[in-house]
Amino acid sequence: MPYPTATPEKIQAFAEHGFVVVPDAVDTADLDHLQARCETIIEQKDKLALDWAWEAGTTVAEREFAILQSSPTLIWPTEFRSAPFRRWAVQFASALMGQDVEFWYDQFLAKPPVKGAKTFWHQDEAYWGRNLDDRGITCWMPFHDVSVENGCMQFIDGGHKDGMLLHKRPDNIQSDLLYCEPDATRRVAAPVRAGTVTFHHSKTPHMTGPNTTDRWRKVLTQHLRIAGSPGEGDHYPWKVTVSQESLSTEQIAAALSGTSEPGGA
Ligand SMILES: O=C(O)CCC(=O)C(=O)O
Repeated sequence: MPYPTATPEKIQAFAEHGFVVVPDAVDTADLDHLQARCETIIEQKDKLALDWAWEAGTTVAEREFAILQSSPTLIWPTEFRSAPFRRWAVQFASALMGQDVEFWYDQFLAKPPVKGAKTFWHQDEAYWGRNLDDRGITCWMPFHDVSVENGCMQFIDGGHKDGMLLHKRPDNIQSDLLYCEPDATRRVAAPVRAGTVTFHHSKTPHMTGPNTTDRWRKVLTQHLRIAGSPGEGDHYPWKVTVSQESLSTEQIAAALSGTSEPGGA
């Protein structure tokens, strides 16, 4: 049955390991509209997405979208607010964190066939700053079966208890992408089928490998925070903000004219 309740075992596993896998969590039929919107993002990626692995030395026009990064809820703000997968993720994450959490923002993260780049080891708090210290949790929801070969989640077991790790910027990347170097002997890969999701704590180091297959790897991350938390801020020294001249409100509105819902972005 989809949309399960968090059992005491799951809550305990999250506290101990910093992540959990929830099999058959989501009714995949509930993802149809989201997936259609995400296809639009891929088709109009120059206007509606960033390249999270934008290679150094290339112009905005030359981006490969080696990790396509966008936000369906930013573009279509009213469409997914009460989607079953959203309401369930908030409830389940609240149980895991032992406190009420609220939806913060989502990201469509897609890796193109063969060229899809690795998402380096990182902790989400490295991007968010100390404002979110132990206050964040992410629900990672693939649109199809995922394996190590196409970029399933990999976690550092218990890594949320190790404090913040030093993060750096990769030399060959000019986006805001960061990496850290956790103890990879504690790596746990989570290949899962469509409908299954993972949750991880905002201090859990995690990564996904390159997409070596001949099909896009597509997922939605839902970032949630303890209700009432501030937004990102009190940043670590490695944090940078990089403009790719896309995803401005004006460009989104122009790109969507004729396709956005009334009152949408
Ligand atoms: O899917 C990916 O490539 C990375 C996702 C991620 O880092 C996250 O959901 O926090």
